[in-house]
Amino acid sequence: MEKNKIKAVIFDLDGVITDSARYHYLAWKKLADKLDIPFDEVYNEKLKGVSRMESLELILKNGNASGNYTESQKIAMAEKKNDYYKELIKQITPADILPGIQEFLEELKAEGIHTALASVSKNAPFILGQLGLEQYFDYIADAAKIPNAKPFPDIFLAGMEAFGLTPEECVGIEDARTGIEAIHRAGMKAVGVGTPSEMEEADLLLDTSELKLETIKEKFLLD
Ligand code: B16
Ligand code: MG
Repeated sequence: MEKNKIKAVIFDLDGVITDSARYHYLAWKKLADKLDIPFDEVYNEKLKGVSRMESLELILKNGNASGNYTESQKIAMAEKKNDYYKELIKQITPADILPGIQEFLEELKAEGIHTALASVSKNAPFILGQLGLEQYFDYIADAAKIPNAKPFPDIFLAGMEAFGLTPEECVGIEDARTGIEAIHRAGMKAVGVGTPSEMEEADLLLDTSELKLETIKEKFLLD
């Protein structure tokens, strides 16, 4: 049987390229403390890969406070969180790139394999800039224009369509359960680099430092 060629790798950002989840946590924690709503790092795990407004809803629900605010108050609260977050991510530098990621991006570039960023974060382009990695991405999905957030496949499909490819020619990399589901719904193979207990559905579980083209090709029988 002839093997499919791997032609694109589609990356999530938070938790895959850099650990910005820590800053999301600190920003939500500051908001939750101001509102006197309980919130901790364990619950924060549930927010990985989840959009800003959905994250707020989950935090309010967890604190039994969902019914206490109007829609416009919630929008203002989410904006406040984002202001805190934007202040925090100014600290990000190339030293915050997760192990092995830059080397893997260089390998993909050298092999002529397309790369796309499929992050639901509206701050993703800013973070890529802070990391100095913009030149490694051929396509950055605009989170604001993607109709359905993860676990819907839309953002991974946007990456694939940008290169005119089929799902069999693409591989997605994620650290969140919702993200792995989104990759699968897009019809692609999923590499998981997140907390192992959250990665049961991943087709291949690796540490970011183990991301190598050969490993992926062998596991997924790609050329
Ligand atoms: P923002 P990813 C996601 O990024 C984060 O994992 C999630 O915690 C966050 O709420 C979401 O982006 C939205 O981010 O508020 O910056 O637009 O994992 O898809 O790269
Ligand atoms: Mg993520």
